[in-house]
Amino acid sequence: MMRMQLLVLAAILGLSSAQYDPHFKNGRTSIVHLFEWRWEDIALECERYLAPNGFGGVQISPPNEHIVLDYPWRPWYQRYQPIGYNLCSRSGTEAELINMVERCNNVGVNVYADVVINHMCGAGGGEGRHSSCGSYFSATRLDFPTVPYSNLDFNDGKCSTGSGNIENYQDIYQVRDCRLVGLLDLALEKDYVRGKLADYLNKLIDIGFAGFRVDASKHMWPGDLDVVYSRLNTLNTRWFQGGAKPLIFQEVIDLGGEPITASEYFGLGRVTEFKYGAKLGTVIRRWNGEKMSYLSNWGEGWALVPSDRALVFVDNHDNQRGHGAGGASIITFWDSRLYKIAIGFMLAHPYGLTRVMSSYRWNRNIVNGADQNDWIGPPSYSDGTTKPVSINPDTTCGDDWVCEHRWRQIRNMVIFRNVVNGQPFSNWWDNGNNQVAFGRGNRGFVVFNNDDWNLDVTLDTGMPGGTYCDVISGQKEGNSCTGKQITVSSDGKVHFSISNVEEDPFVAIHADSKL
Ligand code: AAO
Repeated sequence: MMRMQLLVLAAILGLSSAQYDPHFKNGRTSIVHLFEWRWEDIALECERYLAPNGFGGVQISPPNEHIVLDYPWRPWYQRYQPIGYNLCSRSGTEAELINMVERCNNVGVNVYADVVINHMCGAGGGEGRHSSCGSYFSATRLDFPTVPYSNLDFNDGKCSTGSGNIENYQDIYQVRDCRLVGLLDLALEKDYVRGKLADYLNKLIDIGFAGFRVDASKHMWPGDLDVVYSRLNTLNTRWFQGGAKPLIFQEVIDLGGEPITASEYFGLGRVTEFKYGAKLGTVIRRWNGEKMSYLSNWGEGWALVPSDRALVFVDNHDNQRGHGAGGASIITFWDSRLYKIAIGFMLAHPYGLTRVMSSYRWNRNIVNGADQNDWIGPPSYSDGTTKPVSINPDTTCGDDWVCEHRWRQIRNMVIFRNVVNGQPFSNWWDNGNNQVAFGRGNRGFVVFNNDDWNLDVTLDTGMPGGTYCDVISGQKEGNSCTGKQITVSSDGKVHFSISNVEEDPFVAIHADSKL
């Protein structure tokens, strides 16, 4: 009886499922990863762009102090080598971080931190060096006085490989107890280490963060993570409801073929679904005989994790440059036409919690399929400090910031997803090849032509009759369309024609794009 009452109470307070809940404001539905942006630029972006365009939240690069690498020169990945949990990083100072979180929260845009808690810097990180905050450390002696961690706080004794590194992903003990690419592996079984990690995350929660991407979760035992998460505070009530728990999405790469599966982490929070971008990329590229018509049962039907456990994306900061996993099928901004189709499909489809990538351009140098310049950091001055994100008169970004989230087609599909939020997947149509269409109840409809011939068909959209603006070729402005105009007849039918040579071979309409 007592247990029953507790369950009812938990349900009323919404406690039971809160680790999965992004706590979005105002019916918003998507996260954007502003990879390597400065805190000051993110604050500005929340106010001038993300809030007005309905973005629910932003994922930031790791906010903690990190190693500073001279060779290669200031690679982006130096931020995945923590030295401690002070909050000064390549993106800015602690004061700038706090200011950013406050300003984003004030306009209803949530902030999620990328937290690196599996390890510290690489074993080769040397002796007598200083972090991005100027803290002294010794990788050689496993001494990180700013936390402090000593040689007692690492897993080395538990790892049985000769190199001390993970050598075989088929061995779950190696994956959890050995060093991931030589990174000093923290002993999360120790109460002391768990306490330090919980303190770090709680510091971020109290500042006003809404949740975490937990880096390298596959390399930590679920039981250890459970203890750390159970010690977390509820979100700051200045911006969030009392009792709200942080969103947790765990980086677990599960493409199949390894003994560690994403499902081991479902009880703790969401997981990053890497099959999503790998498979969708294969379909949109039309590799291996895949066709968009096969997407009629996209989601769990494709052996993806349950929708309410998934954080989904077309590409991420690793696999857009050949790190991590996903392989050659991953579509990125470098293939902009296919990328817009893939992101358009992702944002129209109800499956998963969606994350849009926002990148910077770098000088690629691909030799035998591998990019020799996969390490290059964000647009920077010669001293290694990151350049501000400049905004062009046409609202795109300059200085090699790609700002995919500002591409009209992508931004408008982020809005589409908000407008159709909660509506069922409906009115699917396909031509047996790569022309497909579907609706979201009576609130939105989208049509793709990824074949090598024109699309010319009359479809049932389920939408109320009227004239709508296509939000891909343009959008509604005042009482007219800047792009294509779509007429829905009183019975919900539309005649669509989309040429296969159009730059954007798809059309989307929604309730708010009606004239
Ligand atoms: C850098 C240097 C290293 C140096 C190290 C220490 O590059 O040479 O040894 O410093 O000094 C990032 C960079 C790393 C960088 C690191 C630290 O990517 O290059 O190392 O910062 O600065 C695994 C992990 C996954 C991880 C991914 C990169 O499971 O957690 O590797 N991602 C996160 C971050 C990432 C970051 C770290 C973790 C570390 O997003 O940015 O690293 O904080 C298999 C496994 C995967 C495994 C991949 C890659 O994947 O399943 O779990 O990911 O291998 O090792 C098929 C399979 C697929 C397989 C794939 C590749 O697709 O289906 O399962 O092949 O084999």
